[in-house]
Amino acid sequence: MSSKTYYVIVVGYKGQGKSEIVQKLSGDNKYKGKDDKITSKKFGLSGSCTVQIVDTPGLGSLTTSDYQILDRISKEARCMEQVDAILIVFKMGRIKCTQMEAVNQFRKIFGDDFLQKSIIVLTFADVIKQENTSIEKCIANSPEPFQILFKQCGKRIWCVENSDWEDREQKQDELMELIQSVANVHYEVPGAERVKVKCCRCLRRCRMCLTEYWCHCMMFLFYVICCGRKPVCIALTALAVGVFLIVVVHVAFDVTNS
Ligand SMILES: Nc1nc2c(ncn2[C@@H]2O[C@H](COP(=O)(O)OP(=O)(O)OP(=O)(O)O)[C@@H](O)[C@H]2O)c(=O)[nH]1
Ligand SMILES: [Mg+2]
Repeated sequence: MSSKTYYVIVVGYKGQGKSEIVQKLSGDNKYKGKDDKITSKKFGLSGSCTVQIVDTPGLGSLTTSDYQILDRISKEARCMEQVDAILIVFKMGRIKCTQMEAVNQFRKIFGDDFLQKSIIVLTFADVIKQENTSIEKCIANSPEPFQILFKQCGKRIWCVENSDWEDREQKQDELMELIQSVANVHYEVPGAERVKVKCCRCLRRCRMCLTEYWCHCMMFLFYVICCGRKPVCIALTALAVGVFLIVVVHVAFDVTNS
């Protein structure tokens, strides 16, 4: 089996079980998603495969607007190494038409072709047992827009009961199979190329001639800023601004003295 790392992003409405999925899959029962913040976790999944999962805050938050949340997700997605799969999470039996609106919002971030990379995840799967029903019946009873989405996602669906850890390995295998089925589909997050090219170019040039070409430092600075509001980005931005100001003052001092 390959030792490839798969990059996965989890999106959906608030309280649908996105963070619990990461907790169950990783086996880290201390893992908790952060309110309205993006978190990321890397762990082995199914054999020798590794998964880097980006857990995003849900839409419909009372404290942060959907606009801000979508902006954060967009920045994070553009800075990701690559996106192998997108998990769109819904609570089983609680799918509403308003949630389909979220899919349209995600389309704006991930582009028109993002559903070919997407896997629908239904959490709270114990409902099936409790109501003595089946996944097929659940889908058939769901709103029509969801049924259309299901087809547009190539009928890729993963049902999980996050509170039950006994089937963890089986669920890991099931998800890995679905991720691998979309991993090779050609896809690029809109705007990602621009960010990556900028990053590679400026990192390469910064390494070669950091002191000689200030403009390249500025490119690096822009990359750091556009990467998001992670503490590491803020620290690097502050450092870059500090270095830049010191150099400017130094040069200005030299010029005045000469
Ligand atoms: N019984 C059951 N509870 C679940 C399941 N998934 C999540 N929960 C519970 O639902 C609540 C919300 O789960 P989270 O994983 O925090 O939801 P989220 O989608 O990450 O929410 P935000 O981060 O706020 O967007 C928690 O109390 C979980 O314990 C599930 O499959 N079954
Ligand atoms: Mg969460």
